[in-house]
Amino acid sequence: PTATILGYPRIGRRRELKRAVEAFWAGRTTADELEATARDLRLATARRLVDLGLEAGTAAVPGSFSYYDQVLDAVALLGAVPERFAGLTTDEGSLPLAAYFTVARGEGDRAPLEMTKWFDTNYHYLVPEIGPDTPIGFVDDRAVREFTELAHPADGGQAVVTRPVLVGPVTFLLLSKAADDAPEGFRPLDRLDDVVTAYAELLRTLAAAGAPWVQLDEPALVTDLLDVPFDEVADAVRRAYARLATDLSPAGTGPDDAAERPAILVTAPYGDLRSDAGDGLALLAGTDVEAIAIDVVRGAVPAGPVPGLENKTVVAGVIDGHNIWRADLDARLTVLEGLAASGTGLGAGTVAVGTSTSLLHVPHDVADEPRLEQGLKSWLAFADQKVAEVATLATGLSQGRAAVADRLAESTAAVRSRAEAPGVVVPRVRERTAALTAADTRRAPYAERAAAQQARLNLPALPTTTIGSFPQTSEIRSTRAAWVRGELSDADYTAAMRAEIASTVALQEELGLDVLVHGEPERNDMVQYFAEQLDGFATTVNGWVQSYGSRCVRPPILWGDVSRPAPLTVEWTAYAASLTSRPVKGMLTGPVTILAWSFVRDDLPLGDTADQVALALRDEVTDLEAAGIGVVQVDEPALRELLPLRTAAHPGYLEWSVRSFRLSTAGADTATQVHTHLCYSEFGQVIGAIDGLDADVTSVEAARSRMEIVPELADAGYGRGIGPGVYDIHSPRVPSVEEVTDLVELAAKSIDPRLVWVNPDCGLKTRAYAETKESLANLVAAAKAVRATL
Ligand code: THG
Ligand code: ZN
Repeated sequence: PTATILGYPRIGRRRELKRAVEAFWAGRTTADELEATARDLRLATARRLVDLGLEAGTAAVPGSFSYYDQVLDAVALLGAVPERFAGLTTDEGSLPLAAYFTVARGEGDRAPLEMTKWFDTNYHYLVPEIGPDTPIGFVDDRAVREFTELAHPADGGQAVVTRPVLVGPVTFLLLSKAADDAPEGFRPLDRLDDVVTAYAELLRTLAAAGAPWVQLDEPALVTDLLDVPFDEVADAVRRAYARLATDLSPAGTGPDDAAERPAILVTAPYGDLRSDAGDGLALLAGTDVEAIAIDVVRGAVPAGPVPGLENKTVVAGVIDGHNIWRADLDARLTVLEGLAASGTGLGAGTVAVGTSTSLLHVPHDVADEPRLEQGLKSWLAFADQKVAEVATLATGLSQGRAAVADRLAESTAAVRSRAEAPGVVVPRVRERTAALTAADTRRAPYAERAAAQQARLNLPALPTTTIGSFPQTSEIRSTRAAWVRGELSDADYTAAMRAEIASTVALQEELGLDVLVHGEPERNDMVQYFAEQLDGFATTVNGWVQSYGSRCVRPPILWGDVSRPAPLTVEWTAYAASLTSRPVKGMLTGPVTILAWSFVRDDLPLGDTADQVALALRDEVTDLEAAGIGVVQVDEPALRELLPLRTAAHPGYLEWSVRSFRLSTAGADTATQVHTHLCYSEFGQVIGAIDGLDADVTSVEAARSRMEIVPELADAGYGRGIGPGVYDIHSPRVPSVEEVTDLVELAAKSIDPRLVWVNPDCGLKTRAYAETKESLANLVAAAKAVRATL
């Protein structure tokens, strides 16, 4: 193919797949019905991609469908399920559809696979558990069936020859964790030969079905965060692709039918293949695969010929798969021409045009956004627009600029109109950030703050609190939905939310919590709520992006300089505070998280945008204080998520992320207690940054790792308040008083007990009231019990 994309959203333009999957889970439809819906969706998607400009006959259309997650699909392909699911597989070791979902979601005693972030995106994959005895074979031919069904469609309509997309064998194992019962020293990568043998069989089967190409995604090559040295990764890549490219024999005993496999495209999305650690581009160029896709949006544009590329195709990822801005096609075409130039270019046999990553991370179609302002709309490219951009560039590259002159001119005009539009650069905002100094990020010394805060708040030892949100009942959701539709007046909506806040405050008083919250019934999402109120952001109606499984988010679009036209949270928080004599904590989302969960502008360094958001939050903190609020929490659950994949970029990121958090909080009075909350990740790599945030109290997810984070923080010199979560809020299970007591004692042993707070792992938004009440009652009882022993 001369134009392609690395993957396409699979949830459906109107979230058809989400609805179908959830209906199946609810028992409202059968597996056959779900499969029929998915088949229709795949057919419609493939044909749409052809209409948008991808060739139907050359494997330009990716077969990137998944019912839940592409890593789980690889688990299913290999039958590589942990022992606890063994009873659910067929005799051949494959997973029926219901069992596939059970591995993802758990059931009774069968805990699901763990979920974690996919590279530096807001997509979550399921973590395979691999041990020496985990079954690994080619047990599921879904990829083959999906290929055949589109190449020979049953309806007799347009056939599409797709390119099946799979997680590559090396990345699959590097993203896996060792099974719990694996012996010390075992690493999933030790099973490489077994995985490659299974992939070899899949490739033979695909070839027999007529598939000309297959795509194997190896993003593990662009990250330093996987703890395996480059040399070992390189060795694994060489071994894996030597087998897959030249020796598909079942036992790997020598070349036999090398011709009888699809051509192989290896992709390396999300960043630069070359790093201080090693040269991943030279590595891939040295294999016998037919094509390599490189990310030249995030990664540098390679200069000069790379030996080994002369008989390969390089798919140049010049269109950003991870963000929603319309490309400057003229500039992108210049990059492509440079890569293709003979002598000075890459020395590739062919240069094809592609996206930098799968389009999984962007919504379907800008045309589906009736409420976006026309000007803004003309600057955007969602998945469908990006397909057209790729097609245009391919035509421009092969036939010359004249062939696409009109489209280049349109793109140039859009880029210019964006640069010049009011609101993109707001002098008042720029002047304020330019005038910032280090003093704006510093508060009084902690000892002084702690004394002033204790004098004001008069808290007991081991104070109890929650992370912020209380259950979002269906009643709350439908009230908000009615208000959004205009069926409920502002006054009625406010009254309903106030009633909810009043009952949440009363409940917390009854439970005996020390620092209360208002419960956030008015917030749809912790980022979208702020984006809707800040200048510089736009929000979408149908701009859904898959976050995990059937769950989606609508990331706001940060298009201009950010400022706060009016207070954001003060009324709700002050109302809660008026109902109680106990301290009420104001709740804000931090600048890093607001950026991480939005589509960010690409025309200003992220750190500068973060400072703008931070100043808006800083003003909010001041207004909360003026309303009498003495505790403010600024959440940064995404601090770890935005950590760059390359270690060389860590210092720069940590500098701006920590600075922007401090900027948002350092305006607080010495007697105002600043909290932060972190979750969703391994904190090891950002321990220093957590300390650097200089919050008076940090609450972190910790229950599942049995408080491990507390000694880690203590060792790193952290000496301020710490609230390690004492129970996991991801399940309805109610923790016993004893269990919580144990964890509180454990925490109090690892760090000065005077610093320890007692709170759940995370917000309670997704929980129901029944278990929430019981769990919090046990939490308070445990805190009191340990308090009595101090
Ligand atoms: N907000 C945003 N991004 C996030 C989270 C968040 N990214 C990380 C993490 N939290 C992802 N977790 C979730 C949890 C629940 C849902 C989505 C992501 C979810 N979505 C609803 C659905 O798909 O049915 C739709 C929500 C809505 O109606 O707005 O439940 O908290 N920004
Ligand atoms: Zn959390």
